[in-house]
Amino acid sequence: MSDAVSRRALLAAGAAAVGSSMLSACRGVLPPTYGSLLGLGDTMTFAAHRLFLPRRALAPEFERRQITPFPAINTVDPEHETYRRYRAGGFADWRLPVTGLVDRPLSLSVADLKAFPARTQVTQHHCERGWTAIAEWTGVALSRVLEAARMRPEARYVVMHCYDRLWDSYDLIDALHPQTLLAYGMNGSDLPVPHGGPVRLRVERQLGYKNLKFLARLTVVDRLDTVDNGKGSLAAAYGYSWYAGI
Ligand SMILES: Nc1nc2c(c(=O)[nH]1)N[C@H]1C(S)=C(S)[C@@H](COP(=O)(O)O)O[C@H]1N2
Ligand SMILES: [Mo]
Repeated sequence: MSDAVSRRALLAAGAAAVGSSMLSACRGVLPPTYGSLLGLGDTMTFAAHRLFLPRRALAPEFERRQITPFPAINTVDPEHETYRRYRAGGFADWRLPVTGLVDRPLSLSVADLKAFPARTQVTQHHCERGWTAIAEWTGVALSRVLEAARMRPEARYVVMHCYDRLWDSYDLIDALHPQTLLAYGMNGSDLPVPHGGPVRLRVERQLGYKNLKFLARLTVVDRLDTVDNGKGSLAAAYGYSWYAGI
């Protein structure tokens, strides 16, 4: 029995050592929630994904015939005055400012985004509330836009704000991932307003709530603790993980 106890103690010590060495190996890539116990799950998932998953591993893609009904949830039509005005004009005046740690700040219309090489992908959305749905998304890879803006070497995160006041942020592994899109098309049509038109984010390796709709502006930063609530997103202030990797 004492053998079993000491074996258990040894296993526990081993697990703790693996845990702490994993965490120390991850210093510098910790998510902004790392400082609290509540952020522990977030930290472990983030660390494990960043350490063990290939950076450019693709989320599964599907056939067009597998497209399913896609419920538009939460905000379906932001009340923001500027957004309303853009919407009334068919989004001809909508612009997406790209600023912060870039040498060439941009202000992009939908037509400007469509002038970049396009990518189309059929992917499965995973809402944190349990439902999933498959849709076809067309847009420009965020990496192309960041390249056009000449992102500076000190850049570490991209912060995005929406017209319904939701905001979030992404590290460069997700921002530069080939399936991370500024999407202006869905299932072969312009992106419908309830789904975030004119332009939403697709970040295929994270849960639903990280896929921001109604994009208003993008800012490149080197740290998140000085941005707004310091937690990297509005959702994080309500207890959601900043990193929602799947
Ligand atoms: N701006 C904004 N983006 C958002 C949301 C929102 O309420 N506002 N909801 C999120 C959640 S929780 C999900 S599951 C998806 C839903 O996308 P859909 O409305 O196109 O189905 O959008 C995400 N992006
Ligand atoms: Mo969601």
